[in-house]
Amino acid sequence: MSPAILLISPVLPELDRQLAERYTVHRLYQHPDRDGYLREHGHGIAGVVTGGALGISTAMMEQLPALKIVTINGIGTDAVDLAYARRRGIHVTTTPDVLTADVADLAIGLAIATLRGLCTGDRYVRGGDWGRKPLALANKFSGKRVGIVGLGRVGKAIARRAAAFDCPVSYIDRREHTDLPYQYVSDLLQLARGSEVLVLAASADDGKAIVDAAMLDALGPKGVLINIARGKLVDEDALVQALQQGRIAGAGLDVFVDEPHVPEALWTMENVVLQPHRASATEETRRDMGQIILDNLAAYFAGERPPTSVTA
Ligand code: 8YV
Repeated sequence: MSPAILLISPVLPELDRQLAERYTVHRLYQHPDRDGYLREHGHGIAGVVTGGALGISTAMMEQLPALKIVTINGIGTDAVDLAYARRRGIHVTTTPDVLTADVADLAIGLAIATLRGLCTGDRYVRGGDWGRKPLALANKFSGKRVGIVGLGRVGKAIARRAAAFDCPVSYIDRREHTDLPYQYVSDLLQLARGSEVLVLAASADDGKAIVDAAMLDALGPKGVLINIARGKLVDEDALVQALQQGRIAGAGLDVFVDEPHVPEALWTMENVVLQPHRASATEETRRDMGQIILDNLAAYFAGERPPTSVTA
């Protein structure tokens, strides 16, 4: 019998097909009574495929006594208890590198879309307002002071792109990168104060919101917040208030606290650009991410170390 794999959420048809060729695939999302399904099939499940934001709860891992590998279709590990996985000897794998460019592209795209009012302009044309109503001028992106929270692979790719737009780049990270031509700042508030565009590219592993009312006030009424990392890095109520009160200029958001729920107050704000957590959602990248999942599972079941395991 081929090893049993649990898909917590749907994957691309091509990946689903390839998984089904090699493994006995259980699609949990097709079963409304998840606990009942896991009581019946959980004991045999050796591998899990899940998304970055979704992860897998510790309670669910406890329902899977034979679990050996959790493959995350993404780079965020914040929705998996890694310490628990390590204790049980469960591999947790991610899909690094292949999504870096897409995520960085979307960060810059959101910054430009927000400052230049791309969605507003699009609505203006489609609504038949061109030639009938005035449209306010937008704001420039090139040359803006960009602050990046988290200078990992994605943060660095954003920095490179921002620099190509003549933006002076500052960052905060766990450490200073003396080999890079960007300004290191050791204090979050100071970074926000010095930035016109503040980009969140940090992991959310410790679950804390780092952008609160004080950070938003430090960013200030001409500042724009871009988040392509995790919604929980931001106090969403404080963000909505700051936008409503004009205490920051705008926001470009790909991620939210309680996806797919997006605070309704944001829906009508012209200075906000919203995306449905799509930073890595291109055909090319999702195909490459799928291949990494297949490679990790194949390695594990061949008795080798899964190449992108973060737990061993
Ligand atoms: C994915 C992500 O959209 O990399 C991550 O951590 O959140 C995204 O790339 C997500 O994992 C959905 O599968």
